[in-house]
Amino acid sequence: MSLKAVYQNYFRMGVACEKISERFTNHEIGNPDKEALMAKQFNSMTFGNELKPAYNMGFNSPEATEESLPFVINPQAKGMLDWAKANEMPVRGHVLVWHSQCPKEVFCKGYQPVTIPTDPELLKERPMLKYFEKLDPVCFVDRETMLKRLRSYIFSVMEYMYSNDYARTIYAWDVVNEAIETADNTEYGLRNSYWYQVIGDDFIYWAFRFAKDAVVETSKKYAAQYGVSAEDEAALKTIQPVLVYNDYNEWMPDKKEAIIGVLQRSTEEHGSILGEGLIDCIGMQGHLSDNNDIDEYITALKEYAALVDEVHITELDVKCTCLNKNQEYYQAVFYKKFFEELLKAKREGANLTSVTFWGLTDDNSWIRGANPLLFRGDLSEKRSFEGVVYAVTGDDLGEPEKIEINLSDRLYDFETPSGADALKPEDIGFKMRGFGEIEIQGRVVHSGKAALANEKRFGEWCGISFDVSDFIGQTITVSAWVKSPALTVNLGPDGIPHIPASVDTTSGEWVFLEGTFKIPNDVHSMLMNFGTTETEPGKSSAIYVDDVEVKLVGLEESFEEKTNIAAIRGAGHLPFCYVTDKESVDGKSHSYCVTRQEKDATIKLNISSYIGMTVDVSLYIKTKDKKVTIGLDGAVPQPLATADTSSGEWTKVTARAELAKDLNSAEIYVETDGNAEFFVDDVFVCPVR
Ligand SMILES: [Ca+2]
Ligand SMILES: [Ca+2]
Repeated sequence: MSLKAVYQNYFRMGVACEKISERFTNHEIGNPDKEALMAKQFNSMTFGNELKPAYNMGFNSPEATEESLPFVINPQAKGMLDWAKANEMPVRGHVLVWHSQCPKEVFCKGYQPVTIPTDPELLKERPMLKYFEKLDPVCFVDRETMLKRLRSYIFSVMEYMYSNDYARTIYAWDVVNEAIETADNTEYGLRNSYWYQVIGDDFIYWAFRFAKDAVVETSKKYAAQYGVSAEDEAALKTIQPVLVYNDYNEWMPDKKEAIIGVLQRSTEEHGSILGEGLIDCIGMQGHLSDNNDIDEYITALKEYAALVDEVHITELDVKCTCLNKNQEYYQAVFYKKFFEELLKAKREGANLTSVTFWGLTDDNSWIRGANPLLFRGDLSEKRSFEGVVYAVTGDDLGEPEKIEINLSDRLYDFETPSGADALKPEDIGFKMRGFGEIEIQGRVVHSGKAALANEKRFGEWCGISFDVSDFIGQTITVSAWVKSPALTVNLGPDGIPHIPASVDTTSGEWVFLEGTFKIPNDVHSMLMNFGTTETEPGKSSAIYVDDVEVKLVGLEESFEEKTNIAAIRGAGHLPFCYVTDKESVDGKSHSYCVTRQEKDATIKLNISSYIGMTVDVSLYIKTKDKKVTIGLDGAVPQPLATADTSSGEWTKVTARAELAKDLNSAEIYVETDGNAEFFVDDVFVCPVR
């Protein structure tokens, strides 16, 4: 099965790759097996690094002058272009203008950078900071000189490509990459990059102006070499790359608005990028997670498609958020759904012409641990590959594997049981978040002989993670003893908006940290993270953790999330059930509404995670009927409690249920004595201890 064959009627399927070098032997070009896989599966390639400014801006070449910055192709890029040409593999050129991986020198008078020095004490602690030193604006060239350098670089790129017979190989150029960053608080939402600081807020316009001029001029100049008439606009198009603005988080409403604003913006000096026809395509990078909102992504894609001739997805990868054995399954489900939606958008008129995966194999991805791609390191196909193919063929990915969950309380004291091998963090579900080191050690302990240490962290967000996936959909209390020279140690669930639990650690002693968290029910897995708030920027203190406890509080269902525990129950005319914002008991916004024609048409609430336990159940109901009964559903339903609802106000019903160990599922049903509409909210289930 080949992706490019399956998708041949829709869009190009592309892959990012790099050339093998002495340092990086795991790359693609130069490895015959990987080259063969690429040639079989894809009909577009992007060079992961080799065409970036860092490797090709010839500021130190003999041809460079104060006003002229030549393109000096690096041998790796040249090798890849030759491979692409020989294998008839179309290339997306990446990238002409980017704030990152761009030599600092090119912004400086005489190409001589002057940086603002880092505090020498801090540098001793973290020598890497030397590489992040900012330029001192005293060394910047003026706007006019920088514009001349930019123009000469872009013209030099095109001159090289056309004169060396690559014009039919490169079909697109990312002209400007990642120029929008609303968090930088500049006017128009532009990233506060050196490009912005030196040229000003219209550097994107000028990059596109120069790129368009360079493509038009150079394609005419070399038209004959490609057997094309310089007078024939349509024929010229076949040797002209499409010009692209490329960015990430491009589907998020704030960023989308800023991108569109910049493309539409004209000044006294010139028209807009869109108005002057300087841009052909918007590149949506597509660095996603398998729980992202696909609808929001497609909405953005359609909006971009309405502005320009084409849309590309340029850097697609999908991080796994699931930690258990269903990891590949849920990723495949996302990929399938995502491509189904892309195909639907295409049928509805959005001119998506190219989709590129940001890497070939998981082991060489820029986000290695998240396994975001379609192939494993041994080049075998993952379920995600099936997902992408099945989006076209309509095949089914089947069901996830059943996962046993354990809701019992747990204590991690980090002690190695006597006679056992030394305990490692990963043995008990603990791991590093971000960069740093974690180990179980005996130097700094709260109890017993061992505790967890997290040292050499790389930032406040780096820290300790541990798995609480058993508690998806549940509310839990998590506590720990912590010690750190930081201002505070913080604790909270991963990736969801929340206020973390926090404790002041400035005493330097062991202190107790505790928080209660609702783990959402629409995730595949969940980590809890420890991090810090530091006394000054750039510091990353060690964290010591001992006696971590996780206790189940119960299941809270307030119908505020995307999925919930309610399902339809009954025979005959089924009820019409939906989450509504008409009513809510808890001052939030939603409850669950049931409208029906018959008394028997009603709902049940899934509490199967409590099988084998005795639980107290409570819920609120609002109805014009007189009485409500809740009970345990089954072949023979067991009523548990009845309450009077005649007030027409929210009424609380409570009951105790024993859920036998051998049940396959456990559901609480809700009935009333009539067939009036009713609302349910704030269901709470907790085990009887
Ligand atoms: Ca201990
Ligand atoms: Ca609610």
